[in-house]
Amino acid sequence: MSDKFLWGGASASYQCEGAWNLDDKAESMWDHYLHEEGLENGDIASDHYHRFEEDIRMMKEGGQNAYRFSLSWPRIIKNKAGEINEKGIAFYHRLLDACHTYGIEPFVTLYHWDLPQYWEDCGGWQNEEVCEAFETYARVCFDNFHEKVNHWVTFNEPKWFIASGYLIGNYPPCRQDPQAMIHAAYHVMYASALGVRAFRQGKYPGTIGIVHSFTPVNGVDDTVNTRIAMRYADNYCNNWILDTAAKGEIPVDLLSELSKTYDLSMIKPAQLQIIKDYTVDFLGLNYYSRTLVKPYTEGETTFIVNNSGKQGKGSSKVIVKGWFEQVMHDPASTYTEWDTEIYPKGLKDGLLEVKKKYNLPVYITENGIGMYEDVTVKQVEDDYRISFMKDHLQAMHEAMEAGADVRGYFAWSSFDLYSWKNGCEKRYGLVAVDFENGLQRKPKKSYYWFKNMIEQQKS
Ligand code: BGP
Repeated sequence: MSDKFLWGGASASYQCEGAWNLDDKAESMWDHYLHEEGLENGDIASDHYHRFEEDIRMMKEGGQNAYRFSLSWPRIIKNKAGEINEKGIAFYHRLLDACHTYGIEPFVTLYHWDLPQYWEDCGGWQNEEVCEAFETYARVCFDNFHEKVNHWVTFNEPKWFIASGYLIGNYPPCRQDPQAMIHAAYHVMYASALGVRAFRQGKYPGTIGIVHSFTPVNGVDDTVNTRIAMRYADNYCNNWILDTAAKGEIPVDLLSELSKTYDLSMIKPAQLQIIKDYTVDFLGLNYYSRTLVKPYTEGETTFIVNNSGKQGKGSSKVIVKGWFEQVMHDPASTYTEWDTEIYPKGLKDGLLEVKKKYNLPVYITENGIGMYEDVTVKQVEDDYRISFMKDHLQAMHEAMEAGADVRGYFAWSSFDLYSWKNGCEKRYGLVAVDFENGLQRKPKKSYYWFKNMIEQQKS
């Protein structure tokens, strides 16, 4: 394993920073939505805003050499006019300086879902103006932080936040409107290309990529109908992000299928040229599970996800009418309380598929397991997390031996944080955060296991 291989954990601004209205930060769409609905929110979260130094020191002490985190757009840009918040810039300088002090390589995402509410009020990702605003914001970040950052990411998981926001309706802006989803999805991919263009035009050092919620598609059998369903599912789950960002091409069969039902007039030739010209240097893959599909049989398009944390109770269901149905339960597999299948083999298969299709360097930018945990004990004995990571790292190593160009692995998450609609109960961290008792940090058993594992890779 090369010395340059990045080993670390990941977080996201809204999920960990807290300080939601401090130091002139503007409101994000998540602040707005969760406050309006009176739901558990990230107002304080892990209070990383005040405790980042301790968190980064613990990464160093845990043998890690990298940290993936995101910048908060509403902390950096105050309003639609693009006024820069110098206090926000200063905060990220402090955070980046702490990374460098402790020898931790920062891996920086520009957008991890916290759109400024002032842009959501103007139509959010439905509005082409937001793409240009993203480009401006990206340039502000490159200009201010280029001396301290070598790895940039435009967007975290377009598929997940767009499908959740515009189809499933469980994330802001809580729509269930396929036409709006298509519109927003296209704009995000265009905005990503604009971010890459700003990066190339400014000749900033380092590399830039995109992070995808990667879910390799498997079929229940090898019949023609299942293979057709798999292609539909792959277009829905993966190809519209990966093909577009890596090859500069939106899948043609996806576009022709969508054009039968939906208005695609927002797609403009000049924008397609920008998408074609400004592809990414690397792919970040967040791997949690695969997608198992069968041919569509009946029923309306349905998306139900389990945010309940009670296995089977959320009765997760995904049907895309005329395209495919997702098989939610494979008796041969085990599942978490949130109905996520544990399937390490998908990581190996997926890495090899990505190698074949895109031939770009890859980072595993998230991988982990969400569990209920009692963090009042002396040490959380999270053997299930250790075994989850072990199996996935084994899959990663096997893929690398077979030729996959993997350059880093980030556990989700560095420390416990706010898990969107699942609240703080669903914990992923290598370090426990006691949200009820002064936000005290305590390494879990997995933190020490991860440290030893990294050590062994070096020898
Ligand atoms: C990814 C996101 C993260 C994180 C993780 C776990 O989709 O990039 O932000 O939350 O998944 O998901 P959840 O917190 O919903 O369990």
